[in-house]
Amino acid sequence: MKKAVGLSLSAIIALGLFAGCGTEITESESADQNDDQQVTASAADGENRSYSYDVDPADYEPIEPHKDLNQEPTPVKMERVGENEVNIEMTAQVTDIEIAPGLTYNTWNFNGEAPGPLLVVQEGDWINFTLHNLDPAIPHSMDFHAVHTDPVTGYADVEPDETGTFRFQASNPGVFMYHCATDPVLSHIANGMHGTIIVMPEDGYPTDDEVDREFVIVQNEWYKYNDLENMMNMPPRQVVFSTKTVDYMEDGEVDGYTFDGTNTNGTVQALTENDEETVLYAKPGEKVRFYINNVGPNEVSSFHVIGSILDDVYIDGNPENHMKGLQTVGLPASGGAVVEFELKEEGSYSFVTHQFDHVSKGAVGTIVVNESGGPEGGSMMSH
Ligand SMILES: [Cu+2]
Repeated sequence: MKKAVGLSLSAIIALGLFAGCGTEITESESADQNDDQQVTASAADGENRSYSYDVDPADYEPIEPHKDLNQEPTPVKMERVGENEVNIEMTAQVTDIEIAPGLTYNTWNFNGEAPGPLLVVQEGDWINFTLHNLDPAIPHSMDFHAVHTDPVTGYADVEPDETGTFRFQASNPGVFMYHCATDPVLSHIANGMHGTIIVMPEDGYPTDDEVDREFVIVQNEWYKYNDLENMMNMPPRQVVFSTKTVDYMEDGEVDGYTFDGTNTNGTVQALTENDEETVLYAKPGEKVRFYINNVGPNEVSSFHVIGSILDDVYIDGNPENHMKGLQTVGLPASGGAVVEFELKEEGSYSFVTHQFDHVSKGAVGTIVVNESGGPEGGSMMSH
């Protein structure tokens, strides 16, 4: 179901979620006027659901000034320079990222990751922020949802090959989105310029002592490359989860904060049992905390853990917004939360957005719960 001209690239995506689906499903993005936007999805026999996506490589051809541009990831620089003051240095850049098996996207991004690197500061910190725009062609900027500032000056464009400096205070605790705010914002976010900043509450969360493992999970969407029409009018082609850590820092931590899990991009399948390096692990009976953030750009997330209940939830990650016993937590576009849940028995627990069309497009990850709490536990699927 692809354009007659041009080769098709088929990304076969096995989602270890559904059992016994034996029917062939054909989806068509019927709202679209162009015949090059059709998708074929097929559900395979057996344990795994397979999702195949035919795309035209021409859909992912970089714009002229970015042709042959694939900038290496650049480590974030972050330094505490005072009790309530940190320096953060980031880059806006252009980097190839595999967003689904076999499908490479020439992303606009922060520091070579999409979603961008996890930032962690403390409630009340002043942030001295520097943005180096390594993109030779397009201005970029940074909009932190974690601060109060005049957006015209605080989130101002940084021109190609230039550097901007900004200063603001992270006065509220929580899990916040950051993104490029350069016009057209939708293109900049959808091309990969988004990420998460956690502002750790000064007095912690009331349930801190109960938590055994902590992960950071980010949800984002992908559309046709740099196509504003597609981003505005079409459903996403992929909806994905990534997990983020601070392991890009040399000492592996910022202010003593560490997280479990690895550091991935927003790639279909990245957090499933198909990859035992990046799938999540826990032990039976452990309480797991997720810092979750839906960086969009367009869709709501209905975050849910299959086989568990979100025992404690802090909406937007603020300890004041404590809720109990939610089956699903709604994250508006940009919204965040801290969610905590117990995994009582061994098994494979998938987490999803309960909008299942998005699950079929990649929005699923797995926590493998076994006695070892790691990849040697023996409950991995053979792969
Ligand atoms: Cu930008």
